[in-house]
Amino acid sequence: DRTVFLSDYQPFTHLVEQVALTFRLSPGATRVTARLSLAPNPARAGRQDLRLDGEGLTLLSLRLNGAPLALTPDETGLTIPAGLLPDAPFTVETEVEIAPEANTALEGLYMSRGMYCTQCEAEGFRKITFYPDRPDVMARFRVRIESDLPVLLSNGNPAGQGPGWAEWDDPWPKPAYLFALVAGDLVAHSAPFTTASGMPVALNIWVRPGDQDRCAYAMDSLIRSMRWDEQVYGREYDLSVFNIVAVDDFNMGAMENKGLNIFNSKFVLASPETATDDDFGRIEAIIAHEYFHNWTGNRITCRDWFQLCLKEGLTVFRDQQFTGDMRSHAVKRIEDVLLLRARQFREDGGPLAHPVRPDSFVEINNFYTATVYEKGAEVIGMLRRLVGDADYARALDLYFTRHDGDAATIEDWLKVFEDVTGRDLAQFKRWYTEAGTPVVKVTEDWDGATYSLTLSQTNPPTPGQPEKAPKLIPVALGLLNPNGDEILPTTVLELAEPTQTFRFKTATRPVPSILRGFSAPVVLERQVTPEERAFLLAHDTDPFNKWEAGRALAKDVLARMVTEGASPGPDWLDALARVAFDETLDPAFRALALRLPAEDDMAATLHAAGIAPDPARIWAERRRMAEAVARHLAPRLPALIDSLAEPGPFTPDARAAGRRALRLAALSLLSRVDGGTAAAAAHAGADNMTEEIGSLACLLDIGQGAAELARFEGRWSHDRNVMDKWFALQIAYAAPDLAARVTTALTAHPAFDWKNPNRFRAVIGALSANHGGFHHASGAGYRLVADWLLRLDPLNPQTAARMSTAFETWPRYDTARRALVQGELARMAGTAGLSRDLAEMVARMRS
Ligand code: B3K
Ligand code: ZN
Repeated sequence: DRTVFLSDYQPFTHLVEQVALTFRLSPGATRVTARLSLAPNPARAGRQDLRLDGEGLTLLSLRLNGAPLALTPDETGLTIPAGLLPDAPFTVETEVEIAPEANTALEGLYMSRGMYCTQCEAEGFRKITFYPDRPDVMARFRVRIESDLPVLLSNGNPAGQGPGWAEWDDPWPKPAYLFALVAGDLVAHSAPFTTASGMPVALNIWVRPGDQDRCAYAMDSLIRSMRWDEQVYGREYDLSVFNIVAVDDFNMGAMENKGLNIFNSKFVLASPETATDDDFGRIEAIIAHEYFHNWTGNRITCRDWFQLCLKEGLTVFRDQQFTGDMRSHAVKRIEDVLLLRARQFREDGGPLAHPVRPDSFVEINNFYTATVYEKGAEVIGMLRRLVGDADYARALDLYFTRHDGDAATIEDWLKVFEDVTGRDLAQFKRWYTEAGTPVVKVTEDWDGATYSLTLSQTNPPTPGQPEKAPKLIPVALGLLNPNGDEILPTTVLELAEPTQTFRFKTATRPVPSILRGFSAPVVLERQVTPEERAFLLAHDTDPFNKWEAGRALAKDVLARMVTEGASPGPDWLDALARVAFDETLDPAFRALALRLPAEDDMAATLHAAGIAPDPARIWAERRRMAEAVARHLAPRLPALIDSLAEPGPFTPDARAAGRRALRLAALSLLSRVDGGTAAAAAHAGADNMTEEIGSLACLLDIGQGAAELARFEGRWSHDRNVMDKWFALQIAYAAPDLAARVTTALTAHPAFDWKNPNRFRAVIGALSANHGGFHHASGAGYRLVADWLLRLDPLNPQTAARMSTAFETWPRYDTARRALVQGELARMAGTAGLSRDLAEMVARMRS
């Protein structure tokens, strides 16, 4: 193996002043010539070998300062010995041949249905040409593309074009991972933009002919993102053109290549008929995220891949702020915390736990994780809470001016906050270097005059980190009087010691609202009565904690149903009903409050309480819970559903989306008592995908909808993105006993194009996300997922490795299930020729 360590970092031996690339595109034999203008790096003493990364390249010629050199590359690159290199600036020219049509890994230069495109982050550029493929080598790129295809794109500004060729020049030095090239038969949806300082920018979204009428929302999101970054962070765009391209075959969501963002088509294309409200929301967020990378990622990049959270955590934080500003901060925060707990807490509590800034890796692609992204964003949110909004803004201004053009580190990042505030952030830095979710225990006391709140933190051991020092944890607190009045508005307590007591003078015993806004990514442990939770659900002025109180109640109820066979009591049902029908509350919030705890979340909670979760039982009890809610709310559901009908044409805004979300939540409940009559009618009358698929889900959930499924397929078989929903939905709603069988049947469907990552995720990913089905006692779910990962791995290791995280939760379950998972992991580990990507994941999950 080739483990890379943060502690081994050294600056590169040489500086790259300029790169000139020429591509002669051909599916089976693309020629790439690269002319690198190099100079010895003064930061590295003495004359050094020049090592260029390169993988899977056929070297046709190599020249040093114009003179041919006879050197043979090895498996991972090419070394030009120091003895051959001058002390002064010099040039290296290479010509290589590559075969984009044979590239199934979708990394480097590859083809997607006749169009050429690239994905270089993290280390894909070395599959295109010989180059120092590391983020701290920043160079100016000039690119010439030769091809008969009509649209030829690369980074930067256009620098000329003619029949069969185009040239691009990027004035901003960048690392190779931000290189991009696209060539294809594409059409643009275009719009003009003028920056705050008056620079015109041509905005283009490039798609396949026929898709150009589905780009309006992405374009609108882009324009709003550009304006927002100017207004909120003072960041302007810096080229004359900004191109976005939609591709059908893509390993992830999107990529922030300089001036040429490449997107998974499912995060660009949208119309009311084909995209759900969730799709619209994701498009808005991802367009913003990639755009925001222009400053946080591109203008200021990462010194090495260990610093990945420097750009990803910050950019996620920025896109979360943006979505909050565009939609609703309360709803966005709840959604983000749901995601954080479902993905990051799960990761942090299992064998794949790693710090926000890892200190070693085998395959860097395995570290584009919820921890680096989502916990990375939480860390920035905590920093902002600790220093306050004004100092956060000053620190960011300093960051942008001090580090523009740099490849920076987490130390650089924290230093700007230290310089602006005068604070020592050494303890805070542990959030970056230590894995695991801290647990904060709460005890309290009131003596008639003073309320004492004692907070104690424990930091659980994680792989490679048995012991941890206390962290600096911002705990946002509010206090309420028993009559519901707020007596202490939100105040940030700083928990820095293992145990600390905070005191407040008050003549009444207050009800505390702790960790408001989820002010730190921790697990809060406190003995709370159902009455107090119901009180906070009714009275908390902090919308996050209001929702959290309801969620905790629901989890308590479900836990007792699972462990004791209890039934939902009238208190909880009444409290839920009050929120569901409270017209003073945002419908989106009410929809979230009606969402029952996820099965995987319940399994994690039971495990934390020392109980091995039984997935089949969780599934059954959760359904029983939904039925109890449905019966309790039933009399008022039809009126609620009617009142939420949107008259006019579909609009994707947050208000309308929130109303649809509540309407569908109500419809799903009603389906359990009306036999599906209302859902079938809603499905037949749906004029948008949110309602079409939402009502279909209601039917599948109660064992109906076969005819609707067939009609849906007939209507949408031409549309890949919509058909992904059709595949995923059937598996998501399959009962535990049937999930593997339904999945197997769908893998035999002629449209199951398993080499397409979206389709693979829609089917195999849907099975891993079906908690009861994946963890079925027979082991059929585990086996089927492992079979498909092994089949995908030789072609597309990145996606196979990413999806193997399905197995990361095995320590929660009973010995029989653990043995089944270990058997599958062992089978995968023992497979000859396993990719480095999947091998690393499997090894980490086995240990
Ligand atoms: N930076 C890319 C992710 C690259 C993943 C490489 N395996 C997208 C993003 O975070 O914006
Ligand atoms: Zn990103």
